[in-house]
Amino acid sequence: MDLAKLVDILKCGRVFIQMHNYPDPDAIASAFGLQKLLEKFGIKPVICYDGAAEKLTAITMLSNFSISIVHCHDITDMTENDKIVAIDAQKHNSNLTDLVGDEVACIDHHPTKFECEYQYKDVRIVGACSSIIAEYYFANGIEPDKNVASALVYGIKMDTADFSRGVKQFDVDMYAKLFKYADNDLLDRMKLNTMEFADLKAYGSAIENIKVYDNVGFAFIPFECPDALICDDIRLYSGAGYY
Ligand SMILES: [Mn+2]
Repeated sequence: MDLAKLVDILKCGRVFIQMHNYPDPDAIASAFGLQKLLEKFGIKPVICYDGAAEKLTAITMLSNFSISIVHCHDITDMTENDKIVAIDAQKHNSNLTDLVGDEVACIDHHPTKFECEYQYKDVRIVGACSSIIAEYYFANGIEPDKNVASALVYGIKMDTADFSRGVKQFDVDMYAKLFKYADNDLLDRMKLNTMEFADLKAYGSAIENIKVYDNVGFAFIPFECPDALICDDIRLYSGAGYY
């Protein structure tokens, strides 16, 4: 982690922070936290994505924390000189559309599948990318505002399934530091409201016909459902295709 180097790379020209397609709360929180951090150094990044931010958890974040994201189809003037920071995702992965701009930086918490050159790379196997972004604040003596801290806490909690999945001491340490800055009452309320009726119908349908072979389960959803429903630990065959 070298914030000064990252700022130096991004300080000239237009900057986009690209989340993975069908961004989830951790991707949105990480992008937002990085955007607000870079703004302190005079950089004004645009957060972009492909696919759709369609899950209720993602949509409520945008309004609750005043986050603006732009679909890549609405960015018609991106050029090869524009700089892209890939966040919560890595170049050449199938969940990251290759846009016209130059992927100069990558901040992620997933294993690297395809090695590629970035001017700046910070990939650490921890529970949430939001934890990595939180450290950019605290290690540099910068206090996150309430929206940023709340979003990062939400990202950590959602990506680690409330500290029960892939969580590392680092995630817990960052959560502890974020706590006093976050709107914890709002986060409690958001916790009660993470699923839509359509999600429940899809899960219900999948559970009805799941077939388990050793430790792998296959399920079929006979109707269209949001792609974002297919998360890290659930691979479903839906009407929309294989995942
Ligand atoms: Mn993540």
